Amino acid sequence: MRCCSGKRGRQRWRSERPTGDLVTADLFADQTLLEEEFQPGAFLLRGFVTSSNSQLTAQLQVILAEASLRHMRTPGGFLMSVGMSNCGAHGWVTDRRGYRYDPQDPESGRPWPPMPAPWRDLARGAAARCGFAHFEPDACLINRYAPGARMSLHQDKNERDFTQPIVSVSIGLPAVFQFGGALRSDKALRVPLAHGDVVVWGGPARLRFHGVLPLKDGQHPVFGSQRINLTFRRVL
Ligand code: MD3
Ligand code: FE
Repeated sequence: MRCCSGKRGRQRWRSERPTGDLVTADLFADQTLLEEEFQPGAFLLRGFVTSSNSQLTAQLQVILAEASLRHMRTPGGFLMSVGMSNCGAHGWVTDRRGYRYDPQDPESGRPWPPMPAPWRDLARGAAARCGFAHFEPDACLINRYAPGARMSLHQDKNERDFTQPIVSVSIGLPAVFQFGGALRSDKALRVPLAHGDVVVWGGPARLRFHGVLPLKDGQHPVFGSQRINLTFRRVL
């Protein structure tokens, strides 16, 4: 993807789909891909997901049957409102001992389910599109928001190499994402994220505070009353 040179990231452009091997199925056939670098290093790819809803549902079902969604406890002792699971070599976990990545699901003692190849390819393709070549995610956090669930402002810094981007994929109900600054107290920009949107966060955006406002009630025609976010990271 071309970088919008300066000008506070307002330029937008439509583009062809990046490769011919992606299949437009029952999901986004009517949606034009719209790309925007809305802040330095933060790229929004609207409608970038091209797997069908049935493929996504089946892949999620396989993973969540093996490693079910759970509400983890923060080091401060609060239960998170977001239900979480993981796939890939490393899974993000939190409990009274702190935030960290674990190669095993603490609930089962088994490794996390493998990351589906189409998910890895999607994340890699989105990163490449935004100038991050050779992104090889080794972790995918699955966040499930029911109405009212939220994620307060935080930084993602349990990863080793901050030159690697993070790729996030939104599924189901829309949400309002908060994109803050280098300090928690910095004013946050509100970015609405809808089903099929992919965001790539790298470079100067990588360590910015971010969060998700409480999910508004609603019904997505396929995913029902929930939002699922897939967050792809390179941990080691
Ligand atoms: C911006 N999840 O799990 S992913 C998280 O929608 C998390 O579930 C959110 O933040 C969600 O840690 C948003 C988007 C995201 C991830 C990492 C970032 C945005 C980011 C790192 C820097 C800046
Ligand atoms: Fe985060």
